Order: sequence, then C-alpha cells, then structure tokens
Amino acid sequence: MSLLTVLHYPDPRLHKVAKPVAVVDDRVRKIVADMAETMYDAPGVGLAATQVDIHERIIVIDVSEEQNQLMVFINPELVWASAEKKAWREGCLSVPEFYDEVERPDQIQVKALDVNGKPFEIKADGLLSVCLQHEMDHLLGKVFVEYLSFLKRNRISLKMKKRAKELVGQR
Ligand code: GNR
Ligand code: NI
Repeated sequence: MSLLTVLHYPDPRLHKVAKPVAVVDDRVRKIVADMAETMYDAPGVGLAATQVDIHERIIVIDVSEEQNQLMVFINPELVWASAEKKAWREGCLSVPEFYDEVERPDQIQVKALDVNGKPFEIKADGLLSVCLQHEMDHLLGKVFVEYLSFLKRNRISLKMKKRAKELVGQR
C-alpha cells in the first residue's frame, strides 16, 4: 500500500469530473487500498478519488468511532434524497483547517458497487449521509466551499494560496 498526495483547494484538478469504473479489478482494489490508507493516515472520515488526482468514481468512508469499518463505494449513484434538510459543520482534507455549515438533504439512499463489483444499496442518515453527499460532490468536481458565500470562498482561496507560498518558502 502507499500513501497518496491529497490535492488542496483551489487546485483546478479538484474540479475535474470523475468517470465511472468499467471493471472492478485488482487495479481498482489497489486504488481503494491506497485511498483507505491515505484517509486513515490523514485522518479523515471519507476520501474521494478526485482528491488524490484519480478521476474515477471511487469513494472510501469510515464514520465509525474506532475507525475500523471501511465502506467502499464504486460508481455511487443517488437513488433518493429526503425533502427534509439539515445543516452540518463540514470540513475537507482538501481545505485543511476550514469548517463551515452546509445544508443538505437529511437522509439519502445510494446504490454502488463493492470491491468485488457486486451492487448494493444503503440508506444513510447523520454523518454517513453528510459524508456520502460530500464525497459524491467531489466526484462531480465540487468542493464544499462552493456552497458558501462568494466572500467566504474568496477569503479561503486567498488564505490557502498564502499558505501554499509559505510552504514553498520553508523548503
Ligand atoms: O474528514 C472529513 N470530515 C468531514 C466532516 C464533516 C463533513 C464532511 C467530512 S468529509 C472529510 C474528509 C474529506 O475531505 N472528504 O472528501
Ligand atoms: Ni472533502
């Protein structure tokens, strides 16, 4: 397994649209294993392939307290979303140290393929629902800060660019 580099906002590669996986084979399972390792190392509760510059519809999630219940979603599709919405304070490994409220459907139903290419469907609420929607957005090239006001997003962009410059200066 190997750790992958997580892209940071406002990297334009975060806005690429991921393509469906054609066959779930060992190549895909290697990507899943590397993504899981990267997510646990961060640590984060989810990771979309887009964030590690792989533009295929692959998501890993672990919302368990012990971080020992890996969930894998290949070619995820939204089947249903509740009319009821809920605001949640979100963070993102691609926008480190920024947190803000985003309103999304409270409950969702998603279908996907597992690591063996077998279809499954789940109904999600709470953190799993928020995280799944956050990750599916990544696969469409959307980062959560795009739900925030223009002013907030601009401030985040400027800070991230400044921080990137500082990091270069330290080398
Ligand atoms: O680690 C993460 N935590 C989180 C908290 C609230 C809402 C969404 C998330 S996902 C995030 C990891 C990440 O950036 N996934 O793309
Ligand atoms: Ni994210």
